[in-house]
Amino acid sequence: MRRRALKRLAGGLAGGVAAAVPVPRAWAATEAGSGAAATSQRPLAPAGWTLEPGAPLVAPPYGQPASFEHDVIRRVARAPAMPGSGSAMTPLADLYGGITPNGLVYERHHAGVPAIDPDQHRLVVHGLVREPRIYTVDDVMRFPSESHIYFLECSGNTGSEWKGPSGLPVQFTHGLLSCCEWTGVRLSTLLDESGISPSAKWLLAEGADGAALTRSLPLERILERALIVYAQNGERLRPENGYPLRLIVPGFEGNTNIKWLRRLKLITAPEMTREETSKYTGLLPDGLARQFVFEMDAKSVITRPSPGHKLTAHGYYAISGLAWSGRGRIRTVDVSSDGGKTWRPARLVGAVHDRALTRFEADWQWDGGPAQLQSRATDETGYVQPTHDALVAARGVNSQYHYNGIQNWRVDANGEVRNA
Ligand SMILES: Nc1nc2c(c(=O)[nH]1)N[C@H]1C(S)=C(S)[C@@H](COP(=O)(O)O)O[C@H]1N2
Ligand SMILES: [Mo]
Repeated sequence: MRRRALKRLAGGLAGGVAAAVPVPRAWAATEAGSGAAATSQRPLAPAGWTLEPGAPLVAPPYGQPASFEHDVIRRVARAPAMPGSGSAMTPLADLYGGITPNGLVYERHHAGVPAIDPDQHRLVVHGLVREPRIYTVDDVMRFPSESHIYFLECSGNTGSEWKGPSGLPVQFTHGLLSCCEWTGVRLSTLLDESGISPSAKWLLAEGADGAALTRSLPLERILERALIVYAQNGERLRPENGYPLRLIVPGFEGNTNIKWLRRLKLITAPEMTREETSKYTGLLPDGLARQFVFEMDAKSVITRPSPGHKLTAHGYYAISGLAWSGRGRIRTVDVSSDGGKTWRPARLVGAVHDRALTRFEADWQWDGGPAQLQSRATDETGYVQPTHDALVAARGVNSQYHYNGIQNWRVDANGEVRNA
């Protein structure tokens, strides 16, 4: 796809020299020049690192990113109100494809990260079951496993934009969002072992952290999809993401994906825990609250270019971003460079998975004038991501949760990109 765009550009240049096409490799503000330089037919002179042996094996034994990538880190937007509570956000502008590397998966803790010894950890299944059971982590790992790619998004993600553009970069507006390949046991497989009573309609899930975070979930809607996971992206869960066991409820708000999972209780009706009454409900303009809003609505955001980037040359750019829906696959993504007046379809890059981050790309010629870049996702149910104004008209601005409005990035004539 990219090559086609290059060819189209190259064709318009004198001599058609592809190497001279100004396609910026990086969007960093520090980048100078407009792209690849012209060259003769001579091979490159060897650099210093070509003339001597490199670093030895296993230095370090657990691999790390290149030292030049030291800025690609999780960041904390606000000082936590209480020790251990808070969130660290994924650097979306510096990621590629759809999978979030384990060291950059966002973190949201209500009472810090417990240091759980997996040999001492237990998971109890009880309540409306034929036979209550207690599992060790090894017991859980003996069941047949499944691996699925799912996004995880905090329902507080992008809450900064309810009252209009916050000025923040994408890491802080959308960075409570990650996507992993999760490996574990299907919820129905584990519950079948205990035998579900016909009167069981809800599932209470509880964490082993200091917050003992507890949520009620509608059993029928999650039974065949939810996973009790012990691994992410090919290795055991990271401590901050729920080691040694965690509940993954695909497409549901992040809060219901209970980390450090230690209890599953089958019940007839929701328990009305703190996290589903005073928190994680949305106050509407008429004073009513939306409760048990589980699925994350379809949403998208452009990650490159995004605030903090500076466009250094006029001409071709591949706009890149992410789209996702808690209700299934992404069907289409449209992009606009004129603030939503006109739209054109983006390409979906790579495999489009159910309830997973989906990378999109769109060709854009920057003419050097001011522009407003936007993306709009449509999922397989036909749901279309709303504008900020439509969302506010429907929900008001009292709710902290489930903001999924179309995001606008302004490009100034000097190439600066801003959330304004
Ligand atoms: N036990 C427990 N589970 C938890 C939390 C927590 O604080 N304790 N935070 C919840 C919230 S609000 C979110 S958004 C996700 C964050 O998961 P992550 O830190 O792996 O990204 O976990 C959820 N599960
Ligand atoms: Mo969250």
